[in-house]
Amino acid sequence: KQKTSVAVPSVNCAEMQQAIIDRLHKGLGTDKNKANNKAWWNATCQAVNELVFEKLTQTHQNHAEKDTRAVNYLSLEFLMGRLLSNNLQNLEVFDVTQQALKALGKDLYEICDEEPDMALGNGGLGRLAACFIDSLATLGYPAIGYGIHYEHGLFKQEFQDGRQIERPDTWREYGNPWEICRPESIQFVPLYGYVETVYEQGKGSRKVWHAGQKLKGVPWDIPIVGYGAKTVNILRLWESRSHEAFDWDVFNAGGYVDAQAEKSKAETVSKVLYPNDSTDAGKELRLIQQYFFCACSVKDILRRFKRANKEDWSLLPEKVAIQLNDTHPTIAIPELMRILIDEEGLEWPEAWEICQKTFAYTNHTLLPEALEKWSVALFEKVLPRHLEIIYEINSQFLTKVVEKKWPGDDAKKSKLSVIEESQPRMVRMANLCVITAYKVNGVAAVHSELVKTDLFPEFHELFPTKLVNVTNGVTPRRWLKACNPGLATLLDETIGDDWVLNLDKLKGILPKATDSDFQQRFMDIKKENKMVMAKIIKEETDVEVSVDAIFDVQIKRLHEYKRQQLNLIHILTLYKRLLEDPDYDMIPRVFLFGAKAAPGYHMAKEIIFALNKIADKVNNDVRIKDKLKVVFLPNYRVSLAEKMFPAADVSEQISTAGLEASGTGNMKFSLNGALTIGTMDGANIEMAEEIGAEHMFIFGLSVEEVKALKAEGYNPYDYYYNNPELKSVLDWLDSDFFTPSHPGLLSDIKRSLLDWGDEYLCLADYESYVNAHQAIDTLYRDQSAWAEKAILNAGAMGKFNSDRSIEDYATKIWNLKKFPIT
Ligand code: 26Y
Repeated sequence: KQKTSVAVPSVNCAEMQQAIIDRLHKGLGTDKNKANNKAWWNATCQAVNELVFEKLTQTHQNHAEKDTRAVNYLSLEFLMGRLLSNNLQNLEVFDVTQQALKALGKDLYEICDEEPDMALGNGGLGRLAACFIDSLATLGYPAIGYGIHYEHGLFKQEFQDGRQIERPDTWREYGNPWEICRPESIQFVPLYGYVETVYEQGKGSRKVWHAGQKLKGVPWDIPIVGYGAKTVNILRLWESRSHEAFDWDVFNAGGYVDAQAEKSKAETVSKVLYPNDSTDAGKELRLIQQYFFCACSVKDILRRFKRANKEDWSLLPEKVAIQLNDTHPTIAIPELMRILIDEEGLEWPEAWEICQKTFAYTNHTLLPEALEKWSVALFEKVLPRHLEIIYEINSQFLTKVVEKKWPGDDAKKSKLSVIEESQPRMVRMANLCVITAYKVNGVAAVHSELVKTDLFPEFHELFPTKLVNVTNGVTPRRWLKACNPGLATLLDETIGDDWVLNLDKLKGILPKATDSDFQQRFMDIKKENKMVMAKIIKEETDVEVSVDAIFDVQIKRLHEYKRQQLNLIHILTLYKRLLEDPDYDMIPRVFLFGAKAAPGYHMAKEIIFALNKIADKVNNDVRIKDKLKVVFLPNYRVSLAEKMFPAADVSEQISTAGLEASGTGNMKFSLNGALTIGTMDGANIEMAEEIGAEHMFIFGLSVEEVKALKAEGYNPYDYYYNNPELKSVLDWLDSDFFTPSHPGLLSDIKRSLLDWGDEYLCLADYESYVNAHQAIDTLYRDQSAWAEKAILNAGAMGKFNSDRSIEDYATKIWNLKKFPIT
């Protein structure tokens, strides 16, 4: 076995035992006889912190001393999941800790399971931010993640009679051992009020914003341990509190109760993560959340800059890069303008130049309903000064840039304007981003092309070098080494253990794809992982599944464009075939789902309900002899995902072509040896380039074909009447078969696919999807051929590593240098 490890464990087993026992005693006031697993978990985290904090301070001192250029990653979401096992891995003390706990009569995996997920994000975009900060620290880049310290992360999902019920997530109810409060770095954030123009003799005028309210932002730092633990960066999350000085005025006026109400109003700002991940609701509280954390973060960045560079503002773009994770933190742009002009006294042109050199923006979606817009009236009320600044940016852009390029073209101006002249008038955040940012990136090659050609074609003409691509990636530490120890060990033994830091090394297993011993070991590991999953399925849903069945998995947010409903009608197709012919020859299949629906998204909730009702029927139908099982696992989250990816045989990546910006689950599946059934969409396309499309199950219309079909006029009824099998499964949804004595409960799904136009072209892709599934069945019958493809898939995933994504950002966008910690 080659050992190419990056650092020796900084503690031995005896020391780790002692540290944990110490923390039980001195940190938690208990002992090993009284402690429950939660206390053991807490003590272990504290023991780990003793290793982390030292390196955190060291990193911080190094960065501060050298005043290094750093990237500031602004995101409303960081979907971190659990940190204990990840930190143990990255510190390379996992094995030592496992031994230490074993000697104390405890199982590390059980202890890790005590940790509540840190679910401060909805899905792809939030998880990407988490992978990126892992990679930034691992690669030794100076970086800070900035976000919100939500009291409640993404809701917990329960099912009642098959319907989704949302419950609050209470991840921090009993404290969080990973975070450090930094009261010395609090910030104050103004809101509401009015703007006064003050005229000063000989100096012209300046603007003064008299805020009507002030919030206090309290930072909580989470150390981000890079693999090998040389660099420890931080994730800084802001919690909102009331500003005492403000409360005291009310209090002194005799309003004790009012003061308390004011306090709880201030605290609502960081109370809860908005659970929408595609439909912008335009809510006032959400705008305040965005401004609150951007204002805190920008002030924090400027405080650090000023300490090192006095007031030489022209140096700001050299020292600071600010990456906007989608448009959600766009308000940071007018905020930086406001501070530079109103507070630091810079002239407009200089401030604007600094802003344009500082911000870059990542676009994660083409869906029109996800593009953020705020009503001008709301802006005027909450952020009056920012609205003025936005107007000025817009007016200069329209007159100096657009007018020059397209003289007299009002249609162009109204399309590119930050202000949409609708009723009511709206502020378009994406336009503000594209106008300001020095780089705008999409998240997969096809997506970035569509950003240029379909979303922002005029901006692309105006700024031909601004729009670029950075294909997403995932961290191999969490999504292979930690979640699939069996496969990780096989890799260590086969190609050495440095694949963790250099995922291209995975290529080394490609020659083994046809080696029957290697195939056997690869498939044995898969089976082990399926057994773990089967146990979870039994515990969670009381459904028994066989590990000899194909585990066919779709896990992602529930959205019509992701087409869980297409998967559903395929399941009905198989079910119907089995009922019509009990001897219908198919390899047993277990269809696994995990997905949360936005609480206000009716159709998404209907699809969950339908899948649960179908599951009830299918799983209890003795006629089909266990050839089909359907399981919808409740409360899909990072920690559950870590068990599902390694156990999957088939990965469902079936979005309508052109609509999934990238996808990142697709990469995690393939990395763990699942085969993909997917459309030519998002990163699936680049995966097909790396793996070879012949080793995947590609089906359906391409982006171009989707466009052409829509242009000629798509009619789902054409497919319905031309395919009797499709017609019969859709008609089935109108019956009471799945909802006994309640016919029609599932009819909305049929209606959406027929009467409401099937916006996502499920029926157009149905036949090709069913055929691709047939090919899966055929291949699985030849276990050696299947294993070969699974190995070829995993071996080809080198590119889809978030370290590579970060290197791309560092060179193409941030101009960022690594900084070795001494
Ligand atoms: C405006 C608000 C409602 C909103 C909130 C969250 C809008 C969008 C989102 C989240 C979007 C998101 O998660 N997008 C996903 O980003 C991933 C990382 O780039 C992509 O892989 C994935 O295709 C894309 O859907």
